[in-house]
Amino acid sequence: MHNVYLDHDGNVDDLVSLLLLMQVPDVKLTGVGVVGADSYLEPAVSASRKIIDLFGHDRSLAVAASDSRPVNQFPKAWRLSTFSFDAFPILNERGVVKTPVTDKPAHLDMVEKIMSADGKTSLVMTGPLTDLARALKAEPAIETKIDRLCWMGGTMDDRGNVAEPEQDGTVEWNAYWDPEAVKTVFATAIPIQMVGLESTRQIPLTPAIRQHWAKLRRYAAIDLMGQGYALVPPLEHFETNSTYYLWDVLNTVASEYPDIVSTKQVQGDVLTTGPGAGRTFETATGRPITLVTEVDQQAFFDQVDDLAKRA
Ligand code: AGV
Ligand code: CA
Repeated sequence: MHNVYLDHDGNVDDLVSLLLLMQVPDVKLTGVGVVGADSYLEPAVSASRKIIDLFGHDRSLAVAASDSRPVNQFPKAWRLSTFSFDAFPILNERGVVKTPVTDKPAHLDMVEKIMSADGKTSLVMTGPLTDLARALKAEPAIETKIDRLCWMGGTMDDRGNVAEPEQDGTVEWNAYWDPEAVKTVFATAIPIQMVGLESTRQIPLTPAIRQHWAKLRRYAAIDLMGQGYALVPPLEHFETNSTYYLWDVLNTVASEYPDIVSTKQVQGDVLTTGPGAGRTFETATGRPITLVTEVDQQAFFDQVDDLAKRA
């Protein structure tokens, strides 16, 4: 068993990440922080608590709400899906929510859970790095107690997914939401594995994978995944700004099952100002990063099925 702390930002693949991470036999999930970045905070916290109630195995798990604020806010149209997710009947059949909310904001909960853990903690982050950057400022001693950070964010190929004014197209959204936070985290010695857009582009949501999940909806967790991914558009004719990929799920599954991906060692940095603010890039003077480059698609989707069937 090893300690894992998840910090997510409430979109569909974030919530699916939580669902799946709890099914990994080797993982002791010590905490869950939720930031209302690519979501709204209330339904994101609420949906997380209900998913833990239904599919969690550890009665002591609590959810921490983040009070982190954006530098660049996510589009409202994307953030709204969390309200629908939280309202799914499958999550509300019981009518009561048991998993508690911590009294501390997420970054301080992160500090507490890391400092009080037996041994080191692995961090899995599927949204902006703000909570970690703030946690490091509140308690620098967490740095040496973090085993490594697996982050979905950034890209090293200059093909971003932020299409906004005053922005140059090279930037990924989680990095764009708070570029300074990326800078702060990159300045530490914490080992980082990064799932950026170069790898997630290999695993779009497709009508075929939806159909696959539809056939398996007798498994409650696969039914919930299918419902979740029904809220967002698949790759049908060509890629648009709204096309959905399994970004965070890849990050989460790859953090525990390294065989499904290939990686390479790079050195990276991030821009914090100008039209490329949030751009992650390779440079000889950058910090070491284990960059995920390739996904074994079959192995990945099989692993997702396996975990969901275990729920
Ligand atoms: O940039 C990917 C990140 C992931 O953490 N998020 C979605 C994932 O949770 C932002 C995002 C980019 N494009 C999106 C996003 C879209 N079309 N819909 C919702 N969120
Ligand atoms: Ca996310």
